[in-house]
This record gives sequence, C-alpha cells and structure tokens, in this order.
Amino acid sequence: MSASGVQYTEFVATRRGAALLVRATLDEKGSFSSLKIITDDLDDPEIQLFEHVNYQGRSVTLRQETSLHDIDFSDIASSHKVKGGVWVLYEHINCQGAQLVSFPGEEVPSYFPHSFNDVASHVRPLLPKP
Ligand SMILES: [Ca+2]
Repeated sequence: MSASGVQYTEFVATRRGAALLVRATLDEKGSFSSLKIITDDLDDPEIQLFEHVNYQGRSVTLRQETSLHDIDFSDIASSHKVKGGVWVLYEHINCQGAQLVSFPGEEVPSYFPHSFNDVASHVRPLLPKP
C-alpha cells in the first residue's frame, strides 16, 4: 500500500491450484514497475480476521467471498491469519478501493504498516478457474 503512485492488481487464474497475479505500480510517468507471479495453492481458502492488532478482540473466520457489511465487521479488522488460499482485502464494497493481498500461512499482526487499519469492507479468495 505505497502512498506514491497508482496501484493495479490483476488476477488471472490459470489452472486449478494456480493463479497469476500481476501487480503493477505506476509512478508519475505511468511506467510498469513491479510484477509478481503467484503459484500458491488456492484450495480450501480460509482467513481469520481480528478486530484488534495482534489477533485480539472479536474475530471472524471466512471461507468464501464476503461483504464485511453483511456480518457487521466492516471498517473493523486490524490483523489477520490466512489458513489457506490467497486472499484479497478491499477498502470498499464491490471490490473497490485499496487492496491488501495475503498468502497461505501468512499472519499479519497489524494493518497499520499497510495503511489498512479499520478500513477493510470486502474480502475474497482467489479461486482457481473451473
Ligand atoms: Ca480494529
């Protein structure tokens, strides 16, 4: 979540259990500055979100795309643990706004370094193409 430039994230599932993530950060001249390929296992996605940093407070465990408004958890999450799959957290509903991407087994104890504290409103797992 760099404050400079505009960030795009494109996801293209290539086959079951594999995905391609293209992440381009555009600088002031609009140039392509980063690219990352993901081949993590996308099966059995599961993420646990926590109300406070360091996995404290109320928590919810999600296994599918969820609007956090629907479960009274919007603009609340401050840390998470990814049990499985690759997850994208969005600042706004309908997959809009800033994004935070997290990978299988990843634990993020605080969203503050990502400028993402208390803003997540929608989460979805990357799904393999059928
Ligand atoms: Ca919080």
